[in-house]
Amino acid sequence: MRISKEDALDLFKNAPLPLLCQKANEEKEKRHGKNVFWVNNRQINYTNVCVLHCSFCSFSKIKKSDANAYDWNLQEITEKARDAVRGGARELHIVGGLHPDHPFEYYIEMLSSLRKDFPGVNLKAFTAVEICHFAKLSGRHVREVLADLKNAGLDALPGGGAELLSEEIRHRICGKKESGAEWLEVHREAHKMGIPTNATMLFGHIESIEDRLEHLELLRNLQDEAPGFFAFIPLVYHPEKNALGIRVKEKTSEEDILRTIAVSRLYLDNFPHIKAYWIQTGISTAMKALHAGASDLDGTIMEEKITHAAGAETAIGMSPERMRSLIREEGLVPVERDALYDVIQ
Ligand code: V47
Ligand code: SF4
Repeated sequence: MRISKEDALDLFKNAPLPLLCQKANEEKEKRHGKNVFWVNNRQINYTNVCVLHCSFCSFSKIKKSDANAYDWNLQEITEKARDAVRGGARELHIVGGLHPDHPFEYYIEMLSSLRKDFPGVNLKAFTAVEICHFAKLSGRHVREVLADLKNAGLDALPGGGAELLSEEIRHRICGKKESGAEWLEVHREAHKMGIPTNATMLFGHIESIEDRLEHLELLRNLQDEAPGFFAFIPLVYHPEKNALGIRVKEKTSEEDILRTIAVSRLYLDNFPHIKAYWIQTGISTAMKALHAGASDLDGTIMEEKITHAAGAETAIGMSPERMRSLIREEGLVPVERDALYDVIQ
């Protein structure tokens, strides 16, 4: 039987950590046995210029003239993709700031050109927040924007931009961003059109455990109504060089991360995977998460900018060999996948 929000809250707050992890691991093993999924991928953050300035973001630059602002052209993006494909990449994870100038056609061209040059790689591109930005730019409905992107080669949407879906916290940390309901609507539309997506949750700042559970409830309800989520990714808030960091001095604890992952596995019974995003948790905590409900490690990444701008101390990428050996050292089985969770033999 499915657990209620109240059960999940009680488990989060009161269950002894080893017992909670064990229960979540049993759920993980029912679905995936000893398998741990990972992808040879590359993140491409095509620009850091952004019209919003979310209080937790250290990556974006509001002014194009800022000395650290950048905006890669198609040739630079293609070079990064070529480099990744040479190294065996099966997924390009493409997200960026909300640039004020580029027309919607620019993003269509980006995808169609990558699709043409690299037919064997999945394009997991543009968060729901970018999709809403494109809809505003082009004066078109989200559904039409998604349809055009799909025609241009889009395979899946990443899960970013969800932050905290509970309106009160969302308003306090990123009041100018689309509402939680709008974020959910983009994913609903995508799922109905056969575009799979992921979902994230930015945690470890000013939110309560109740707020986290409300976030999970909204995701579970959407997955019941319009299935299409592959993975849930709890994102660990990093406090350096952003406004929210004035109030929240430190990254949250390992115990909080493991409890969040374990409760997510137990509560999100309709999500195939919970990801341990090693870039943010750190490798040692990610390995513990593999015994606490997580069944996916994201991937090799190759270049990470968003969390490193906010003080992450992990490497910016990992070789496929290291990924495999880390998983094996835990007594688990590495399974290489693509962005659509098809297994690479
Ligand atoms: O949307 C921004 C978050 C997200 C900070 O779908 C921060 O497979 C921590 O969504 N501390 C982008 N996090 C990353 C993302 C993602 C990552 C890996 C896999 C997938 C997937 C998606 O990063 C943003 C925002 O929520 N973020 N600033 C920060 N200071
Ligand atoms: Fe822009 Fe995304 Fe950073 Fe918000 S989190 S300021 S939308 S790049």
